[in-house]
Amino acid sequence: MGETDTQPGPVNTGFSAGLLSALGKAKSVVAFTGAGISAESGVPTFRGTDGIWKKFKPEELANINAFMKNPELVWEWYAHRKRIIAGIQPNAGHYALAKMEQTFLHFAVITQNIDNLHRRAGSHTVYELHGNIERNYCMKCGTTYSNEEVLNQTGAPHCTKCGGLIRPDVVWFGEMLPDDEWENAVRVAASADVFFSIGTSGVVYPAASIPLMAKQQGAFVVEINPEPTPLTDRVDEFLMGASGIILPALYKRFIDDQHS
Ligand code: BJW
Ligand code: ZN
Repeated sequence: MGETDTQPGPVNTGFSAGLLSALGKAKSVVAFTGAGISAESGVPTFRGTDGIWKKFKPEELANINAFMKNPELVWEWYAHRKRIIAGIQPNAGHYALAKMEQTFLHFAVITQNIDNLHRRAGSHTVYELHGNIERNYCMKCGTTYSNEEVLNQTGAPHCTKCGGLIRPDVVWFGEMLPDDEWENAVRVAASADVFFSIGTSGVVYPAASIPLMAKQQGAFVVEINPEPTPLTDRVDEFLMGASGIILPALYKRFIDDQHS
């Protein structure tokens, strides 16, 4: 872990000379995000103190067998989350990353989140490893459906063309990640000069291997999280606190340094 120039605490907005220097020289910056970056927008995380997994076991809801066995239950959970996500806004953390995209020569977001908040905040280069909750498709014929179309049906929605079961376009346990998103994520992680791991518990694979790939390829790896994770001991700098506070403060400090 790197040294910071202020006292450590629950919200640490002091940034080391090492991080500022790495950012100052960086041509390629990557932000790898998890549920924690959306927590300040009001999207519940999966694990940890406010995690939704306390109320719902992942194996009951986020896998294909559970869905085929009880599609109504799984759809009830997704309909609830779709409505939460439709009613919230990106937060200062998402917006800071969107500004970074305008600042660095190469910048990409790799996200495990399905909430679409990075794009809504203005980020353009976003690789979604676990799908997107705004999309749905028929498991039989592949026809795609908007949230409006599926939420209008009661119970588990069915395809108006073939009668097949519609599912959300997300990646469940035991399913492969989308090839193109995964390949792009590996490519940008491997060429990152500075790599941020933000708001993820780092326990779900293969996504959790991405920060380690970046580190192995020589990136300066920074973790932002209110709590330590299995990654913490392996990063160059751990910034303890909420990403909605730390990311805008870091961006401001970086811009101020460029102009001084
Ligand atoms: C803040 C904050 C603030 C709070 N600011 N931070 C052993 C047995 C069985 C399976 C496996 C096994 N070992 C590995 C596997 C494979 C499995 C896996 O990893 N399992 C482990 C959990 C054990 N992985 C898979 O199955 C993946 N596919 C795969 O491996 O394919 C190959 C294969 C094919 C066939 C057979 C076997 C393998 C697919 C994984 C799909 C994950 N899907 C989900 C659901 C997506 C849809 C949905 O949302 O409904 O993705 S699960 C869920 O976890 C979601 C998330 O993207 C993912 C990661 O969670 P994340 O983002 O890290 O959130 P949290 O809640 O865990 O953490 C939040 C963090 O934020 C915390 O650290 C807080 O402190 C922090 N925080 N406030 C900053 N304000
Ligand atoms: Zn169909």
